[in-house]
Amino acid sequence: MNAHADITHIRGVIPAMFTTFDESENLDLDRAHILVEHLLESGVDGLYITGSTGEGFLMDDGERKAFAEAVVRIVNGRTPVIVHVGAIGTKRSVELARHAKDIGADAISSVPPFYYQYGDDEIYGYYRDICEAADLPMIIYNISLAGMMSTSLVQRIASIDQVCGLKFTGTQHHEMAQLKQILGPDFMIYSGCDEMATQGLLSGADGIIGSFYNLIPDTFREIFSLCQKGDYGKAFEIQKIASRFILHLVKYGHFGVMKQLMNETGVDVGVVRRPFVHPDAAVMREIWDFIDSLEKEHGEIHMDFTRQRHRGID
Ligand code: MN9
Repeated sequence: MNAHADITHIRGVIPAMFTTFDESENLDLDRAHILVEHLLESGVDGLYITGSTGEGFLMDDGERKAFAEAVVRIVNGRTPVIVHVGAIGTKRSVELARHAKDIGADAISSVPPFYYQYGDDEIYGYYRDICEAADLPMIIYNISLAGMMSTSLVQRIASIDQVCGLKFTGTQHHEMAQLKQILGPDFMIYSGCDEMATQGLLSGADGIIGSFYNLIPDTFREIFSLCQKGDYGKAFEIQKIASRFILHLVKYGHFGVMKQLMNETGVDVGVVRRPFVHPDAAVMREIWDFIDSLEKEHGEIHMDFTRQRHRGID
């Protein structure tokens, strides 16, 4: 590639999509179909698959490829699909990236190599090698679980032709704002902390990628559109309620809780893979009580799935 890759059309609300597993924890592509159609109907602006929320690190590479292939096929061009290809070492990531290219994914993304302590040259080399092997737009992914990359390292990696975006799951919003300023309007920044989506958008993010957009995409579509109009105050009013909900759920290991809530409100996404767990009945009762009290406090709250409940789906 001679010029920088361009993903300026990928913005908005992008679920870090769940991977769907059946009761025996095997990949379930029928359920993938259900979830993709549900999210597309909700009007999301793209899908980010096999990342942390997608339990990508709990899947083998064959499963990751099969899931990516299925999602790209089901989506069939209706929305951009970003495939997370991060793995513990370059060789595996390169193979996943080449596969993403072969199946027609719109972009790839990766956390930096993790577990071992790598130096900046090694992390830079990791991204360079993936980008050279698979000529697709690359969204690098800063998240403390994999070790935060410094802003100077992010800038250095951003000089690679294919690197044209950053998913930033951090709390240092001034860094997000600073990077946006330095890297320019065509370098896409996606805010990754759902409980601070509005703050991310206020700090210059072009989109939001996160796990809660599987469960409550409408809430965040509303937040995103208010931010687009510059109405950050109104957006933050909704964000505060959403954040109370999110912070309540994360106490219980949120992937299991979120999948359970979706299953209980009519979108059958199956189970989480162990060692993640599903909440037991007592925890779910407590969570539904919490949701009821939020609703009582706020009247019509912006929780899509409770609206489904009101429509009597459960
Ligand atoms: O970046 C997600 N992070 C992880 C994406 O999965 C570790 C977020 O969407 C969080 O799940 C969310 C709740 O803390 O912000």
